[in-house]
Amino acid sequence: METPAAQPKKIVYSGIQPSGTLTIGNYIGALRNFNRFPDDEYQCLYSVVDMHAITVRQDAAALRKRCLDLAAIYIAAGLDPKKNIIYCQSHVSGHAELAWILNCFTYMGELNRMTQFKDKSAKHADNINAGLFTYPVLMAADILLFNTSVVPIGADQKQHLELARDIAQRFNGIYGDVFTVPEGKFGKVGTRVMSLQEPTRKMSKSDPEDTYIALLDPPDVIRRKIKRAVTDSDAEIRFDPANKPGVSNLLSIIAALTDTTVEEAAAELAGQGYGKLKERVTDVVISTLEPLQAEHKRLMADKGYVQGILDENAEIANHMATRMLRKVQRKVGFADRGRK
Ligand code: AQP
Repeated sequence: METPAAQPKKIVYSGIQPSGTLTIGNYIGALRNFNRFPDDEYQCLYSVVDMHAITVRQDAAALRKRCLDLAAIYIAAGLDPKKNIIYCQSHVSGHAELAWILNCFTYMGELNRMTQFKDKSAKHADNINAGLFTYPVLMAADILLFNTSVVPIGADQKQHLELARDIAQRFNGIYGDVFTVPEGKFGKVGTRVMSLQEPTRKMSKSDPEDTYIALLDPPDVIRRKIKRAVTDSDAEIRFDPANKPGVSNLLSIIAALTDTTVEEAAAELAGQGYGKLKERVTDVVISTLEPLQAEHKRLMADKGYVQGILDENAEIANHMATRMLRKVQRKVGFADRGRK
């Protein structure tokens, strides 16, 4: 009997910007979901998206250091570098090359509607650059470059993913089935972790220190930040984001990190004060981050090892990207390359 041909693995792609110290929001919304794909079915690529990071002005030395640091965080969070392709976006020139082509298949009106552009333009009014505007096209290129099927991301990136799907469908409509149309994969809870100080706004790594919990914050800092987190004045522990955004945010963090529901997290604390709620969040966050921090420290003591992983994986990613890029270039009619 003939053995059936092995199915090609589905591609999973995601990236995080080395634009600051990663927060518990990045962890809950994205990073912790990265290793939920069995490796017999999926090939996962996780990129340090340094090209996205420069849409906001960065200190060059700090950015370079954070790239290595983020790669170490990926590994410390449990991503096996032998099974997952962990690499730096800027090491694979196909990202930029495909982004240019996709720019020509994206409308200004679509980019004008992107809420992240509006938010970031307001935050960085002195530097509203074209890269910030076309950021979603580069993100579409990141994803489509590898024929990605699944993109694990937080809710704030939903709109960008929708655009990537629209661009893929538009391109396929003209040239045939070139791109896989990707699906987003969102966690059940904590897809949008909110700022500790302004719980109606998303927690962001480039906001002031006291608004977020950084993955590498020591326990005493975590304790202090959570103690100061904004709640409300009625002292009832209940999940109600519209009326109790601060308390609801803390309940979501507990639920996400303990794999329970917000209702279960609230029930466990029923009748207790906000002091107890904050103690519970603190314990859960510290016990989640302690092993990650220890592993990160161990990895950063051997930067050569982390750099080696980035170098090796850039080669693999380049190989995969070039295959796709050549196909797209041919479809749009770029000149043939002489074969030697
Ligand atoms: N607060 C959040 N809650 C849930 N998920 C979040 N993500 C970011 N913030 C939250 C998810 O983390 C992944 C990586 O995000 P990114 O670094 O590429 O960009 P971002 O969404 O703009 O994240 P930040 O922390 O807000 O960065 P800055 O401050 O540089 O803009 C994404 O999957 C995102 O959804």
